[in-house]
Amino acid sequence: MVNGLFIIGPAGSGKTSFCNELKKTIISQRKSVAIINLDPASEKLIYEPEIDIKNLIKCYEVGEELGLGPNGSLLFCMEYLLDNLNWLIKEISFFRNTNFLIFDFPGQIEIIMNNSYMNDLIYELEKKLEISLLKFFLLDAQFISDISKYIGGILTSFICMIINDQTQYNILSKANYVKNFPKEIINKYLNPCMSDFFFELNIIHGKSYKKLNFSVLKLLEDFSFMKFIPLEITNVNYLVNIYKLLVNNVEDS
Ligand SMILES: Nc1nc2c(ncn2[C@@H]2O[C@H](COP(=O)(O)OP(=O)(O)O)[C@@H](O)[C@H]2O)c(=O)[nH]1
Ligand SMILES: [Mg+2]
Repeated sequence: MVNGLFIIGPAGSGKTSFCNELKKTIISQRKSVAIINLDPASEKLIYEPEIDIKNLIKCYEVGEELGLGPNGSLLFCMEYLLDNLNWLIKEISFFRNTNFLIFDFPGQIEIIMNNSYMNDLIYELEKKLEISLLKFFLLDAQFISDISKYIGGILTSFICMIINDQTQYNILSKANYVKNFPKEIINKYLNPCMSDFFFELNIIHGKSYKKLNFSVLKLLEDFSFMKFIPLEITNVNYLVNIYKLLVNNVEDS
């Protein structure tokens, strides 16, 4: 069975860089891998994708032809991909003996949160191919400089987690940002205990948001066991660590 890895997360969180480095790590472990670029707006990619959505449809052409802005064009492209899924299925069928397929997603998170594009894609791929899928959600470590942004990032990850049944690993990318932080501070963000953030959020937002802050943190605490794996793409140890997780997951399933 082929293992599909969906790399998701906000724009700029390091998805494309991660795909590129993860591919090198997988090859170094003597396994086969192919990258599928699903971002129709990507310009110069740092890797050569084995399958590229831009061979089916390009965002800037849609924008020009239909007079749509960047987000509208992207949503149109995703819909077009789902309507022409046979194209993708056929492309993937050439890689049916490949160990890992890495899907590099666009950063506009509304394709996952406001629409069912990712779920529809998972459903169709699993139905038509022998593929087992898991997700990696990337959050930029710089988000921790603003606690509201960090909690917002966790909420996004949480929604991506509960939106379907696929296992999701959460990654704190660009970990070089926190490398000189004291260990207990790093741990606070890698293994967050939501109630620890209540006091800080209330100081920032004032009394009027106390109830809202409490409810959001309680929801996250009650429903999810959130944990982040650190990643710095120039440090091979982090990548090997993630590869081991991947292999364990594949062996367990
Ligand atoms: N310092 C640092 N920069 C990174 C890391 N990963 C990605 N970047 C940089 O972050 C920027 C956005 O990365 P990209 O992979 O294009 O993000 P994407 O929009 O999520 O695909 C690029 O300038 C990358 O070089 C990392 O681990 N450490
Ligand atoms: Mg990208």
